[in-house]
Amino acid sequence: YFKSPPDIYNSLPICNFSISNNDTSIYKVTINQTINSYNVIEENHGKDLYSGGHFIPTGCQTEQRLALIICYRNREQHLKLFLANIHPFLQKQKLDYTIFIVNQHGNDPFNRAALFNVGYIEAMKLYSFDCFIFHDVDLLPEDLRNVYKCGGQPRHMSVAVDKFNYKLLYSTLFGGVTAFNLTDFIGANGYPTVYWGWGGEDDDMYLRVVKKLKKSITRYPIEIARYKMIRTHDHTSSKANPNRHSILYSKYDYSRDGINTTHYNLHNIVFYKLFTLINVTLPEEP
Ligand code: BGN
Repeated sequence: YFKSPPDIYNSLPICNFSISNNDTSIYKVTINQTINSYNVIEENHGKDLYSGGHFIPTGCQTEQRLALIICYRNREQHLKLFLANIHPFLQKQKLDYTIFIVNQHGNDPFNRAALFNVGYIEAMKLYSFDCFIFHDVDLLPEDLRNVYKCGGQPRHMSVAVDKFNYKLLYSTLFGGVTAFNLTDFIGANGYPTVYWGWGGEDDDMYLRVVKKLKKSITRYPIEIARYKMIRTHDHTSSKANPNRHSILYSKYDYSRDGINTTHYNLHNIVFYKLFTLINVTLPEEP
């Protein structure tokens, strides 16, 4: 579906992002505002986008095609702030990227991890993505050196979050923002689908990387991987999942739950200027 780069593309130099000596790498995020319409964001940051929130840098060729996958339900102000900040950030990094918002309908508890799998599956039907970044809607990167690319190991991106005083809560934390290349994501059988409500699904993903994929995670330095969490514009947060400990420690077989068991009722896919919206209902919580 998504527009391919022009024919002359292969003769162009590889896109190379770097900060010159005189420039700061600090990326100022704007969160203390209310954005009324998407049009304002489109006017400011959408002019170089292709339909569906897709961007291809001009004058150079990219090494990766990034699908940025955001799990979502009923947090419109957060989404607007996210878009207004993330589009210019990724464009400065000269990435071929597409933004997917996976929107959970229905009244079941939120299932963050299953939504990520849905985003991955639907994205792969549209373009040959080879890098996947799974992202909470309320986290905004604050340093341009935090490059949204995939490497040879899964990467935990949101190392230092302002809400936690820019400290890593625990060494195996794998929540917030993560990056996987295509083979690693498939090798882990994606995210789990059995976590309904808040908590544990990210720890499960960490275990998948270590036990199933047999790799370790990597992180950018803590002074680079900095994020602000949007805490304005109240939202109803997900209730903690009372079963999260028992699932996590049950040592179930990761081959029996994940990408291969992600079932969903796809309502539609809408290609907006700023993002591709994937509307789904997940099967009921058992
Ligand atoms: C942890 C949660 C994570 C969450 C982090 C940060 C659990 C599982 C307990 C067995 N893990 O405690 O899901 O991302 O806090 O808030 O609850």
